[in-house]
Amino acid sequence: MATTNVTTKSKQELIEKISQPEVISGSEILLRSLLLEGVDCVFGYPGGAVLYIYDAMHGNPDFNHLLTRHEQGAIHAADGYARASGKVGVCIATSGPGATNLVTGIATAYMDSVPMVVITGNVISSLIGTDAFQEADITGITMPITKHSYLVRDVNDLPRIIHEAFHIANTGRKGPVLIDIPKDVSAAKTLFKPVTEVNIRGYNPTVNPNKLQVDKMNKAIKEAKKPLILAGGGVVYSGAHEELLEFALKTEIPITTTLLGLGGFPSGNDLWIGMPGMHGTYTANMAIQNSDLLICIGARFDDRVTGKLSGFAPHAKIVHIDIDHDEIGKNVQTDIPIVGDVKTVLQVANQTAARAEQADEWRREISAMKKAHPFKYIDSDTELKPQWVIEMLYQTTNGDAIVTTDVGQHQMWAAQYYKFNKPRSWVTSGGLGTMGFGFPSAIGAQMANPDRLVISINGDGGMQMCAQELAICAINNIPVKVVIINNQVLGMVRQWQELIHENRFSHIDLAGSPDFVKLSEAYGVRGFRADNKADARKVWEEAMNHPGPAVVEFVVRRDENVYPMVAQGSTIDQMIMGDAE
Ligand SMILES: Cc1ncc(C[n+]2csc(CCOP(=O)(O)OP(=O)(O)O)c2C)c(N)n1
Ligand SMILES: [Mg+2]
Repeated sequence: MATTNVTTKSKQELIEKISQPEVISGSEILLRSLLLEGVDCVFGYPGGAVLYIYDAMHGNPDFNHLLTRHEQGAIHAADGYARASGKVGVCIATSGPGATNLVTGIATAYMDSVPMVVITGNVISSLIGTDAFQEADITGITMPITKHSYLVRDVNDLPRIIHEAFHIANTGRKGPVLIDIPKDVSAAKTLFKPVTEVNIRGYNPTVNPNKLQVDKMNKAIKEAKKPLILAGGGVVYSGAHEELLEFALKTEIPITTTLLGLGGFPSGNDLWIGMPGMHGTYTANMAIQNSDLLICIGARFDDRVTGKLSGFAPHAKIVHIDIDHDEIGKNVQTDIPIVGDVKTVLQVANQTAARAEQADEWRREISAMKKAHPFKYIDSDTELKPQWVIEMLYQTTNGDAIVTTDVGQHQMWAAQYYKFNKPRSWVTSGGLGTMGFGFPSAIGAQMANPDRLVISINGDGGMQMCAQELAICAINNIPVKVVIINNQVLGMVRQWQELIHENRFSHIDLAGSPDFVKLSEAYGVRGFRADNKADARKVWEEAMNHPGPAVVEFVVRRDENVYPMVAQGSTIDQMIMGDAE
């Protein structure tokens, strides 16, 4: 695999070498600064405005750049790298179309609070604003979907800007930061001295909570008869999984984790009741609707979680812990707001948190519900069922893989039937719901975790949105196992058309899809296919034993639906349960 195999000692030597003051170009400054930020892998695509930057990479053995086949592949790979590692993901693209090809990926990262530094070239400074060849106002275009952005005017600002960008991306509520570098700035030379301090006026995220608010929460827990924890992606991003487990064990409060929170709490623990929301568990949704104290930790009350807002958690006092004060009260009125870093807040809370002593009946009720209403599907001996495939993937990997998904039914089945026990093992586009994300994000996740098994679960539709990145798996021997749940249809849209639009199926048929096995092999990647259980087990084992990348297509039943389902506009206790229930 294309990793830089450097020892700690040689890394140290490199850092010392590139930290020496020296007159170098903006491009060289960029590469050195990225290395000094600890970046070990960058995804990108060259072009006219970044020629100097790519020239600086030429013959540079210290800088690890992967050439994707589309800028969207690069940015989703950088995103997957960040989500699966906690480090800042970095990608590079040229001006104009290169930069605009990143837009979907920037929005994807922004919606899910993923730390990224996105570098674009731009036309030379004197041409900016003249509709020059391949000019696009990328800082303007991405203003609402970046945490911050820079248009670099002077090469002397570059070291500071890069250091600030990394700081902003990976502190507070994390998110993508754009650095747009005009071509003349990347060519200009100056004396480079590394910047190691940041001082950004007005940027000072609140990390430590107000202790009085934490005390209020702990008091409310003592009084609650039906307390519930709703934990989200913030738990994973702040590395608070251990603190969350301690908090849950101390208080013995049942816990539901959102789509992005999966892995933030061990699914094997008795207190865990699954994911809430549109395709969540019966137990999680009913528990929210009946709870008298809902402690929301690092989640943002997305509409896919809340359903009809006016009927959401009608009996609950709401505690909301979030690092972003703008989230408090945005969707749901909060009784006890706690602004701070989730990890720090829970550390403080754990000092005095005690067992919710009035909640025993509630615990029994929840436990009975959990037993009575697991996810269910009607299995078949003649057709391959997608839920069965995910269960098989889970069992054969002992739940130990990093799983990335695309968007659609397969994503929901993966969330329902693959069980996670570790954070940063689950990579999915929750907020934006970006088709095309699943496969390239797995490439990034694998680059960040060369020794772990990375499985990318895709639909037959979404796989065709970034399939070109099979090339970089083949050429760099990146051993991602790509699963395609082929139901021959835009399944999630089909499901809505069936259930909400009275079977008026409109433009969902994917007839004309390529032969995925042949497509893989055309790129030099091993391809497998199965349409029954015996073959499915056999080819999956073969794919797992194959040391390089592999694509496994599971041909499944076309008309399968994801259940439970809460139709848009309903409260979350109004679940369509499906025939299996
Ligand atoms: C870029 C993009 N375009 C459109 C959609 C709307 N959409 C959501 S799910 C879906 C169907 C996905 O089909 P497929 O990839 O085959 O997955 P399946 O639902 O069949 O598992 C569509 C079109 C989207 N989420 N993202
Ligand atoms: Mg499909």
